Amino acid sequence: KLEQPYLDLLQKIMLEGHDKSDRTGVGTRSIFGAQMHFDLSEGFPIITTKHVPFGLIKSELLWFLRGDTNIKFLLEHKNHIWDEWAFKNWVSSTEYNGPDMTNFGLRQQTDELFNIKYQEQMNIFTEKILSDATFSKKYGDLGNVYGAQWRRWQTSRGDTIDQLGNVIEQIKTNPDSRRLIVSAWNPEDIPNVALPPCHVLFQFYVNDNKLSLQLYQRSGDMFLGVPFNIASYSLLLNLVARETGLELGEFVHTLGDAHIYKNHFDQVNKQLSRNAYDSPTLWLNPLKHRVLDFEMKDIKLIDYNHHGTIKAPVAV
Ligand code: UFP
Repeated sequence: KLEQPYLDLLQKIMLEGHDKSDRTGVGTRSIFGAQMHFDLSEGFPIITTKHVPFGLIKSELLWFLRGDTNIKFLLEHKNHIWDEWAFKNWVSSTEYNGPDMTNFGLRQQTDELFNIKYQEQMNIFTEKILSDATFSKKYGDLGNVYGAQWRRWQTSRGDTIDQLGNVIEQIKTNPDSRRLIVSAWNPEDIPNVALPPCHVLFQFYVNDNKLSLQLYQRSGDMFLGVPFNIASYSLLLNLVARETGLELGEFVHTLGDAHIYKNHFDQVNKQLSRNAYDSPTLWLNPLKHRVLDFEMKDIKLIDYNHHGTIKAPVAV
C-alpha cells in the first residue's frame, strides 16, 4: 500500500525512538533524520488508516499558492487551522477588552469553564474577521508565513521575489537544474514569528519527463501533523506537474526531528493495528492548467476509502 512508508516510520519511532522533553512540555519519542518515498504515479498518498480531512488541505494550499497570509480566505472556506495564530495577536492587542486569554492554548484543553469563554471569544473574533474589512486587515494577517515567503520574499533591496513562480518557470525551461528550490526559512524573520516554518524548504527534480519533489521538514508531529503534510505536498506536486506538463514522479519526505507525542501513543498503536486501503486517485479539472487557476471544486479525491477519525490532543 502507498502509505506503508508512513506506517513503517511510526512503528520505527515507537520501537527505536529516543524519549525526550520538548518545547510543549508533553514529551516525545523521536528519531532524527528520516525519509519516506511515495510514488505518485501509483495514486494519491493520503493516509487511509484514519480519516484525513482533505478539504482543509486543499484550501490551505490554495491560500499558500495565492501568497495570501490573511486567515479571511481560510474562514471563507470554513478552514480553522490557522485561527489560533491570528487570535493570539488580537487578544494581546490593546484594542481587545474581553476576558483574559493569556495562555489560551493550554488552558482551553485543561479548564472546561475557560474553554467555554475561549470558544465564545474565538467565535466573535472569526465572525468579525469575516464581516469587518478594516478589522480583518489589521488582525487577520499572519505576516511572513508560507504564502509570503513562497510568492513575495522580501529582499534587502526592498523588492520581492516570487520563488514559486520562478521555480515553475525554471522547471519548464531548465528542467535539469539542481537549483529548483523554494525556501520558507528566512532567518531574519524567525525571531518575530509565532511558529517558525516546519516545512523549511522544497526542491524539484525532473527525470524521464517525470517531476519529483522533496520536502525538508525540520520538525514533524508524526500522528497529527505529518499526514496533513504528506497530502499537502503531494497535491502541490500534482499541481506543478500539471502546469509544467510533466508526469508524476516521487514525493520524497525528509524529516529532521520526527516525533510522536507521549499522549499519542495509544492512538498510534490503534492506527498501526488497522489495515490500509488502496489509495485514492486525485482528480484535477482537465480544463485548468496553471497552478493559480485552481479552485476548490477543481480538485477532488476519487475513491478515498478510509478508517475512522482518531482523536488526539494537539500539543501547543
Ligand atoms: N507540526 C507538524 N506539521 C506542521 C506544523 C507543525 O508536524 O505542518 F505546522 C508540528 C511539529 C511540532 C510542532 O510538533 O508542530 C511545532 O513545534 P516546534 O516549532 O517546537 O517544532
